[in-house]
Amino acid sequence: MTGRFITIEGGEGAGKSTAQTFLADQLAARGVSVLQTREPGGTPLAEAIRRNLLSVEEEAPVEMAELLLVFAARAQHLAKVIEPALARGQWVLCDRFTDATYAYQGAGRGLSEELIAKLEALVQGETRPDSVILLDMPPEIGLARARARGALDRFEQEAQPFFERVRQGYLTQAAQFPERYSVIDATQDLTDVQTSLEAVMTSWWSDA
Ligand code: T5A
Repeated sequence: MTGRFITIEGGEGAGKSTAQTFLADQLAARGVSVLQTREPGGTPLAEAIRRNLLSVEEEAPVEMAELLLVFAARAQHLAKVIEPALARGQWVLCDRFTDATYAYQGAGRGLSEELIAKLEALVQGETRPDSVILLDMPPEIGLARARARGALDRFEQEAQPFFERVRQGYLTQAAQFPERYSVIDATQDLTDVQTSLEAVMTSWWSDA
């Protein structure tokens, strides 16, 4: 038996972590064994790469180094955490995955989609998320939430046009892969976002 691989995507402060906790609780209540994780990160080495990527004090990586670091962390995360969990039959809920690379390093930084696709094939083989939940909102709303929380990380300090490109990058992918994407309006009240998440979950049971 193999588990199901679900990723949660969106801009800064869109509510991904909050949605992940809600989904994990709902799935656990249905008797599903769930593993929660995140990218970049999920293993000690990948978390060290994350600290470096988000730090405003360390040397900032050039765009190509940023892309390769994201995929280095992902290779470790897949081999050590995600693939073993799926093989055990667990459902994996991951806060961001490769769709974030297409959005941030691709649409945001301007690196080519072809290059990202090559690295995706190299690092992941056939592994792709079964379902991607995109929490969509205008970036200024999510950034205001991030600012309210305190100091901004290296990505959060980017200028507004970067986040607009990231958002459009996500929406383009959602349009390209409607079979695996569910787009939720993340400007809704939390209870309405949760109602939308429940509807997505219902579609997973009817797919099974
Ligand atoms: N990155 C990542 C890349 O560049 N390439 C890659 O390939 C990958 C994988 C990681 C950074 O790395 C980059 C992108 C990112 O910049 P991160 O910590 O994963 O950073 O991303 P953030 O978006 O910064 O994470 P946040 O924790 O800030 O945001 P979340 O998880 O989206 O939001 P959450 O759930 O913590 O909620 C934020 C606040 O809003 C409230 C919550 O209570 C919380 O206070 N909230 C709501 N308030 C009102 N209404 C709702 N519906 C709400 N939902 C949540």
